Amino acid sequence: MLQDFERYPLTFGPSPIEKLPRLSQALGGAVDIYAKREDCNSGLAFGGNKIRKLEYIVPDALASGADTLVTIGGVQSNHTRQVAAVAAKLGLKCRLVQESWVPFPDAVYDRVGNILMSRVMGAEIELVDEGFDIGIRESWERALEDVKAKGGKPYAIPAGASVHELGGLGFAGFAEEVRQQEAEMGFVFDYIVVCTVTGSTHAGMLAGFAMDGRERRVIGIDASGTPAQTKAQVLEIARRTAGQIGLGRALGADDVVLIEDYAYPAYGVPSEETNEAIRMAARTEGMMTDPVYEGKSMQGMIDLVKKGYFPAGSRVLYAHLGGVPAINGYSYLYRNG
Ligand code: 5PA
Repeated sequence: MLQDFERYPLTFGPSPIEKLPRLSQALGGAVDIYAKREDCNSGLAFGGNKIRKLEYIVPDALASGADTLVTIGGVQSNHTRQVAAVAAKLGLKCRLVQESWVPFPDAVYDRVGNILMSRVMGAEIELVDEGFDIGIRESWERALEDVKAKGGKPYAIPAGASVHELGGLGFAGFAEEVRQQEAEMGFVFDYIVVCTVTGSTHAGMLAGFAMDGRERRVIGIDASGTPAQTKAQVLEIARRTAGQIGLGRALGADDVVLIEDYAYPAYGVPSEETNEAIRMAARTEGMMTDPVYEGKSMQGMIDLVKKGYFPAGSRVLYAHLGGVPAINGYSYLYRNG
């Protein structure tokens, strides 16, 4: 049971669900689109999906007696920024490994947005010249060893907090929270759209929504560009999380719905269609999304609505997972909007 796991509150409480009528209308009006605003779930350095995951990881970190949180991501990682914020809030040190996951052309890419905030929050940052990979990285293992060698006590948080033993619980909780909000609103969502990369957001939702038989209604939009690895990681985490929350039945590969069509041209690089989707959400609803993650899931959702993937009358919940600070690293691309 999820209730058996300790949770350290870092969010404001349940994140709001907002109706997006102008976006729904712009797409023909046959489908009602809503957003669950994980992008404004916390006051910790703009919040986002990692804050919800970290609520279940922090009790273990504190119990371990660690003095330094150690994690990894790309240069404009949202995850590392959120870990830096949580470390500051808890009075811990933070060590971040930031790899060159995105071939970035913008002159200010490594100075603005997420990495700027992590620096201001006091994290020790090491830039490493390695490409994108959601797996366990040598650079991160070396950082853990280095903290120890200098007399510190590290606490290891893998990329996106995903393959951490407790990494799926936060988004199993998201499903619980949606069920309570559905009861208050008097209807249930037919589909939940989520951006998927390191996998524990999608996986936690899968396990959580499987509790009322909706696992295949969670539509993952791949933004990794390495969908086979991402899909395998989602399944592994979903199975572990399902066991932890007492689902009582096995999840299979067919339960992981991961649409691979929108990650092009590469992780962290938006296509023209991604940019159009970002502009559409911004211009119809004033809702900002980013070129790495949410812009791609927005693009996917828009395209699926246009293609008639969701039957008329469906209520679709777009999980807005945060990530907007990274858009500052793409200043040239959006110089004209
Ligand atoms: C991220 C991840 P998962 O990694 O849990 O699949 O979540 C994907 C995702 N949306 C979706 C936003 C805004 C995200 O930041 N970000 C990572 C990061 O380093 O920031 C883990 C990759």
